[in-house]
Amino acid sequence: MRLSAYFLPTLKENPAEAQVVSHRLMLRAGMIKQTSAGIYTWLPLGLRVLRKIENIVREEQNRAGAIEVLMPTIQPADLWRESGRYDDYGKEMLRIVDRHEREMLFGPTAEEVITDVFRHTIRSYKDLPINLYNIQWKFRDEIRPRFGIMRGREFLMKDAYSFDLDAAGARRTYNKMFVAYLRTFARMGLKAVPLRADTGPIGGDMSHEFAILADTGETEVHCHRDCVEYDILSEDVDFNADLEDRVGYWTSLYAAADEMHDPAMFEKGVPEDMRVNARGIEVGHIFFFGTKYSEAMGAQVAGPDGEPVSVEMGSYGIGVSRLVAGIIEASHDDDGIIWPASVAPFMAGLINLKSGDGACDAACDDIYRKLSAAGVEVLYDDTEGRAGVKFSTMDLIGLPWQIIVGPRGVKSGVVELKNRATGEREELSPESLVSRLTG
Ligand code: 5CA
Repeated sequence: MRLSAYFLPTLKENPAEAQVVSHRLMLRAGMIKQTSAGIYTWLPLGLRVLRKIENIVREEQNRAGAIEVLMPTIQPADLWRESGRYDDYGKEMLRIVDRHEREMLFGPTAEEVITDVFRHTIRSYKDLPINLYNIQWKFRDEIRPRFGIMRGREFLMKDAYSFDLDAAGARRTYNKMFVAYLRTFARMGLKAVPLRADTGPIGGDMSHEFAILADTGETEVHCHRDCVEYDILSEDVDFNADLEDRVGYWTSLYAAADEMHDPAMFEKGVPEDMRVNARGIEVGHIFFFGTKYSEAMGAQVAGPDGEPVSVEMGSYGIGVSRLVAGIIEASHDDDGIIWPASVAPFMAGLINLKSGDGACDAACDDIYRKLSAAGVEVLYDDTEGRAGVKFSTMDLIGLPWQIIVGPRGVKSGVVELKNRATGEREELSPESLVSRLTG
């Protein structure tokens, strides 16, 4: 993408309304624009990151055996009356009346909709287990939307819903999601700690919240240091196998959110130098709630003996849009964002220090064409701005690599490659640069 033809409305000054670094940097890097309190337009750079995150979430859900669907954003109130949650949900639910005076709502979550799909389509235990997910916008009329998209009113969530014949099966499914979550966050360069958590308005009796450590987080985290330091991606996980031992290892380590924290147990169970007391951002939450919705809404299958059985359910959420902010909280410096390669909006920024100069333009065009042809996403700053501005914009938007092309280098056959994360710079020929970034 040529910057001269792109839409990247960056800001020089820190916006006064932004209290946390991720919000500040997202506004300054031209990733989002507030449309109304807690409601945002995603600008091109932000959207690219959102889509990358969404895709990692999708790949890991698919790997763990979940199947993608797409549910509507607008739901009928009647389904929520059946589950008994219509009145309980209170003011956080945005209620809408259509032209026929039918009560509708903008979905804050989708247990009712998916249970309705299930009860009309699945009849036999032979069709179980099944786990359906979607990545869809949700609306919660939060009292205090804040920190930008971190706590928005409209936000993108991945929500999966599982149906099993019995509690043992549901536990196997829960374990798959548990491990899929650890992999998902690790692939984004995050260390997410699974905390024993309260179930809140979703209900149920088993629940874990996944939090990434950050001072600005709203969740209190008390955990064993091993939870933070464990490397899940070095393991080869077979999602068809029983994952009880693997999840058992994690759940044996002390890790609790505030409501579930037991200081005496923490001190007894975890040596002092291994205790982590920190703040965290909740990026995912999984729940096992048994037959709460299936009984209320008549989601039954014929069991092996022909008798009807209410299915055992769980739900599994990931804050896809919140993750964009979470990753920035975890990865930035004074100059701007430092994107992990897996979610970076572009892999490299190509800076032409003298646009309009024949030799510089030719060198840049060549690099740009070769990298693009090899599938490397490049943002090419071909504008006529000052070098200093170009450098600070590239640092701000945080692409993993910067390729700097200037008249002096071009004359002697070299360009500069800068690693955004480490700051390391190196001079090399355009050919070696291309093979480095494509290799
Ligand atoms: N139905 C269940 C799981 S599918 C559910 O709704 N769980 S939740 O309430 O915990 O939400 C799932 C995830 O969405 C949270 O872990 C959080 O990362 C994200 N989330 C929740 N509220 C907001 C919000 N206001 N803004 C941004 N992300 C949010």
